[in-house]
Amino acid sequence: KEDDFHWDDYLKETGSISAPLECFRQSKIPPTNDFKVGMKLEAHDPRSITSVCIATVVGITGARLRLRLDGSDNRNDFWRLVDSPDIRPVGTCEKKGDLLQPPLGYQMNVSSWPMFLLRTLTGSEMAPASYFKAEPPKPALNNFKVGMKLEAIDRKNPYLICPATISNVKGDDVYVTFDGWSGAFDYWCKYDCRDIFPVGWCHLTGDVLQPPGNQTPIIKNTVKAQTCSSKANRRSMQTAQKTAVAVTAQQTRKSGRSKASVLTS
Ligand code: MLY
Repeated sequence: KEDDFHWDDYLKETGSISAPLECFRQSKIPPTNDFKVGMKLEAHDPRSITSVCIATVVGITGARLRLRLDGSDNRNDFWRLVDSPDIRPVGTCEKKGDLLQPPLGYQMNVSSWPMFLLRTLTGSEMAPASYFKAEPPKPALNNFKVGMKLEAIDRKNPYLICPATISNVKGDDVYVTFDGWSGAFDYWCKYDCRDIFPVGWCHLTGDVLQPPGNQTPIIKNTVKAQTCSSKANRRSMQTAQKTAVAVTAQQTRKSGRSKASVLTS
């Protein structure tokens, strides 16, 4: 398709550089997503972070899971990376001597919770411990610079990952703005936030990268500096991509199926 979005062209067109991999708290090669729809796990309730609940995988998208808390409604789905510390295998809570909690907005009477829990877990498929990946280490410093491009989760539409720009840097915080959109979706976050990814991330995970919006014109960056770091960055991205392609091919051969990249429900 003619209007397909390609980072290479877009970086040239905008005269910009992508933020180097080292800036992000993400693994250099995205973690493999082995989860299947229907599997259960333990997750922190996003609306009540001290609670650990049972969640069901209701969709797979790139290196992320679409999750729904058992006993909650279908309007509060949330997305987590397979290497998020917010998720873990069923049984982790019990091992620690903690109790699984009903989600905020549990639809039935609380007194029914123990029985509900028993029923929801009985005969269900639990995600194996090996599917949960370790969270990558936090980069020591905030290395983001204004103007660098990246891929970022639209927090108002968290299933979307979009082309974005670092538009401000203050201490450990960065301001993420969405290319082609007029500001309503922009946000401040920590440099080690898990919602931001290097250029090429979606391509590697098989996720869908949204094209830039068309509310604002493409901004041409006229600053000539940093062309060599741009080259170095492109090279490291290509290396990572080659490695990931090799890894994926290997896994496909082993398991006889291609990597999960389908968006369900
Ligand atoms: N249709 C919605 C979605 C906007 C998404 C913007 N993101 C990609 C930055 C709206 O226009 O509000």
